[in-house]
Amino acid sequence: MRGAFVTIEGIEGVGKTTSLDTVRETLGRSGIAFRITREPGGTALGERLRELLLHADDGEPVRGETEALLMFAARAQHLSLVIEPALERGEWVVCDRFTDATFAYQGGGRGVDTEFLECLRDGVQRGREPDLTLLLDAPVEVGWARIANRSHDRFERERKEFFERVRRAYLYLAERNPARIKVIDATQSREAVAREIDAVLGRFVAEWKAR
Ligand code: Z5A
Repeated sequence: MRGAFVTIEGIEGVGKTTSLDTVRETLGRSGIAFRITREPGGTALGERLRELLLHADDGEPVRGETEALLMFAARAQHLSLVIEPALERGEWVVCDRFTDATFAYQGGGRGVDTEFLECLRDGVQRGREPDLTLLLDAPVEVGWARIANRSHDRFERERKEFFERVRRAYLYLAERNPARIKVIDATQSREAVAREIDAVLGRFVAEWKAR
């Protein structure tokens, strides 16, 4: 039986990386073989593209379409070298961000045309979609406050309105895909968020095993 593909999404600082500890515990307790990966990144070339995307600082404006193409270039590599082979072997794949991030950041945030993004998605993913997406949601100020003391990458230096648009785009995606995207209230304490993720993921594991 092929493994399940789980993604974690949300604006900066909402706790995606923190929530990976809960995901590890829940899947480990269920005896599931899994690997954790991230986007952009996850392969040698993908990590080099990530470096460019997050830290390119030549003073040259970067078009939203350029960002989208680089995200999908990294994704094509990631899908064929890491994600698809692991799923085929029956492992679960947990990915810190995936294509919903492109629709939210490049689509919602930068205003890149949705049809252009759909065309890239269809060509690169060939029907592969996450089976479950955990969307950690909190107002922009909450995420910002949590990462205030960190040095900021190219995205994190954007203005508040940009992240408001990204958040709205994520919530729109959740509204359109209620069976796949589960919204987690990330304003709660770390412990409460962990409990909610454990409950949602636990239910999903039970359903997946019963299929
Ligand atoms: N990007 C894109 O534009 N298009 C795409 O298609 C893709 C990505 C795939 C890199 O992402 C960038 O790539 C990203 C979008 C773009 N833009 N940015 N910036 P990333 O995932 O590597 O980077 P990130 O979103 O900036 O991650 P982050 O800042 O590390 O946020 P996080 O992982 O959600 O948060 P965290 O590290 O788990 O937690 C932040 C702090 O809050 C930390 O001190 C925690 O201890 C604390 N925390 C966590 N949860 C709580 C709760 N519940 N209460 C209190 N404090 C908490």
